[in-house]
Amino acid sequence: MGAFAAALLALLLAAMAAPPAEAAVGVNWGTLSSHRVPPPVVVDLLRANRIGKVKLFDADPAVLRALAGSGLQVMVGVTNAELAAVAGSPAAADAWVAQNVSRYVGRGGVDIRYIAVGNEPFLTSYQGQFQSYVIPAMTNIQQSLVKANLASYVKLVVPCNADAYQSASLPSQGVFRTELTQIMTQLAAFLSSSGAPFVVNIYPFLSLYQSSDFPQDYAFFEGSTHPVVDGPNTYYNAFDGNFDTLVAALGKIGYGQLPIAIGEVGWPTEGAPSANLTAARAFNQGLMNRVMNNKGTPLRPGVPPADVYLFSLFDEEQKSILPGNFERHWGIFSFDGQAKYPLNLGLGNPVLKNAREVPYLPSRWCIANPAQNLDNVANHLKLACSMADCTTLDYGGSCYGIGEKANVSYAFNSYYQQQKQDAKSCDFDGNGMITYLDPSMGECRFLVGIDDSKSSAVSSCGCGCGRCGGGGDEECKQHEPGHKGKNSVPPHVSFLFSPLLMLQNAELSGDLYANMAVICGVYIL
Ligand SMILES: *[C@@H]1O[C@H](CO)[C@@H](O)[C@H](O)[C@H]1NC(C)=O
Ligand SMILES: *[C@@H]1O[C@H](CO)[C@@H](O)[C@H](O)[C@H]1NC(C)=O
Ligand SMILES: CC(=O)N[C@H]1CO[C@H](CO)[C@@H](O)[C@@H]1O
Repeated sequence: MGAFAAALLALLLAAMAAPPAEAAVGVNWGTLSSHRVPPPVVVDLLRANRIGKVKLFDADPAVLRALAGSGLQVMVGVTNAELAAVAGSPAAADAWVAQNVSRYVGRGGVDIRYIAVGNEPFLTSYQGQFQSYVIPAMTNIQQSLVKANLASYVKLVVPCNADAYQSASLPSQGVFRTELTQIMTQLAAFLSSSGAPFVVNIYPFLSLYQSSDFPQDYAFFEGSTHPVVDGPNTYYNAFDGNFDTLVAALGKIGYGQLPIAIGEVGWPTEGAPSANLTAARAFNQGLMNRVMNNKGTPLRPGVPPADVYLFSLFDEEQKSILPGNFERHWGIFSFDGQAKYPLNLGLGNPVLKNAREVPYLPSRWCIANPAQNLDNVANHLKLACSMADCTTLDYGGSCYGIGEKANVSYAFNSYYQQQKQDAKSCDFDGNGMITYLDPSMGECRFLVGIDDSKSSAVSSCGCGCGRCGGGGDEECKQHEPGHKGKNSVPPHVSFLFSPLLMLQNAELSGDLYANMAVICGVYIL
């Protein structure tokens, strides 16, 4: 064998012995929304963006049916509320696995790879109420998987909040909360023996939000004027610091080599001073670049996280705002699957692709009746905002500062759309009025809801949205002109198009009428 061939062989062997570690990017798909994009449309969106992994918080049959045959790898979840039952009874665990896993897997079925046993069950604010169920629930479900012949394929994990260990000031001092030491040791042993990663949720945004002296640039990935020096290691971003705090904590219970996956990580786009599009884009793109370069962290050089699931796929306007208004605005896509900002996930598309064929309700809105004064709307406003989402009206929201009357219109419309445009829901004792003219202004988008009675339908391009024409044109032009007329907009409606926009769109396909029709879902004559 020549020296060259020998060197080549040595290289090959080395490559085989140590396959280069690579992180895979996935997303969290939550469904706490009254405007749910139909699951088949979501699956198309995931595939168009080449996202190969998805993490669910439950095992919703409609979602799982849509994922069948998609090739996506799926994590389903035992909810915290289900933990006690599953922990207390092997039969309950068998039933859970039969109903939520076994019946979906197999040829042409759903590629379920993980079951999350609880969601952040050790969260400090739960005051230990789920803690004792976790290991027994895992044990029972593992037995059920063995019986179902799925144990070698489907692995159990427990997504943990970083508050399980977060108290340390230096990463090397990382240690699990004292009351969790025993459970974490059992959990790590379990994961280690089954070859599953420790799953942790990391949120530099929350560190910044909760602490006024948290150095802002340390939350991002562009280097920091306040690096954390920890012995021989220097940390320039909170993500790495947090990750290595976990590595250190695992090391102290004897599992310093356990693979780690990131169950949730992301940045919201509104609802707090540091939540905005620029910051969200900077964080998520920085994270993707960080992960894609496979450099790892000081304690795990060259070993990136096993998987990274972005939080979140969509904005979810039914989430609790107890933590803050930002809670409803974590999506890389708006509620209806439109990209909020350019993001390269490193999966082949330079930017995110929008959802297509979203079945919007007709292009109409509910606003405050201009003929009425606003003397008697306070209670209506309160009711509307208690049911639907008005967080965008607050300071730090995209509709902040639109004025009193517009505030009322916004609230009325949110409620009206949530009620699926039921005419009665726009009454408000005569203070409401239905309009066919998009009341959106600037960044403030008056939404049009989604018709989730259909599984998919024609699209008006989401353009109630004031979004098309401002960067969404690329997607708009992909919609077929043949769809016009499906949205029941009366023929007398006209719309002010910017001449420039018309010109741009006419150029795109040469069919001015069709493009005007799809630009904003309102049809001329
Ligand atoms: C967006 O958030 C970042 C991060 O906190 C902040 O530095 C920036 O000023 C914010 N931008 C705007 C326009 O509010
Ligand atoms: C609009 O509503 C928001 C949120 O309730 C409030 O902060 C703001 O002051 C309102 N604006 C006017 C002009 O009433
Ligand atoms: C978490 C989850 O979705 N669990 C489901 C398992 O299956 C049963 C029966 O279909 C549902 O009732 C549970 O909600």
